[in-house]
Amino acid sequence: MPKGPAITVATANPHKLSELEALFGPDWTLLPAPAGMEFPPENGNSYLENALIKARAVSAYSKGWVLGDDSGLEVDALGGLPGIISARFSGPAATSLENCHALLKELKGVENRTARFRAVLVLVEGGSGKLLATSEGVVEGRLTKGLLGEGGFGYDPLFIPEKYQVTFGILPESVKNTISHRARAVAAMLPKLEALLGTAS
Ligand code: ITT
Repeated sequence: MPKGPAITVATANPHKLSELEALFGPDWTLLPAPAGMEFPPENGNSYLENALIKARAVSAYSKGWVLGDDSGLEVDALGGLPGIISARFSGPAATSLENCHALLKELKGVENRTARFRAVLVLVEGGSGKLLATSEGVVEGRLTKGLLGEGGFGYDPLFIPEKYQVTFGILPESVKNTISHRARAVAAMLPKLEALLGTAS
């Protein structure tokens, strides 16, 4: 018997959806956003604002709960960029590969390669869009000087998490899902969902 209402995930990124399904596990029912749905522009000033824009857009079509994820890579040598523009770093319709190459170009000759991934999750009520809970997770690491590995998505082939020697592009998904920014944000969100169920009954 699944816990709580179904949770629609307000993302157009299938990699995020499959990571979130693995992280929430079999106790929860996660649903994709309506097929073919057009998301509004992510023109907020923070991960939180952008996660809310996505979640509220989907809440108009959903019952139950809706989860928004906004995330990004923060590079110290670039003052925290690309941050909230990570998906669009090399242009509005950029592919992951184009973004990785643009970042490597930007960091050519730069010795300080420290960076972190950050994920912010929001949970809103389907229909009303009322904000119910938020959480955040971070993983520290460093950037390589070339793409390494084919796994994951986005900047994974460039990012070596701290305490490891290879990128998220090489590490098995099961390892990424133990230590990633998204794994930490979900771990912080789950007790809030349990608490909401407690107050709802
Ligand atoms: P949605 O907005 O539809 O959810 P998106 O991929 O555009 O999908 P974001 O706007 O949150 O998502 O942008 C996050 C970008 O940050 C993403 O496209 C990647 O480039 C990067 N990113 C976030 N999490 C990542 C991860 O776990 N591994 C690699 N790159 C990641």
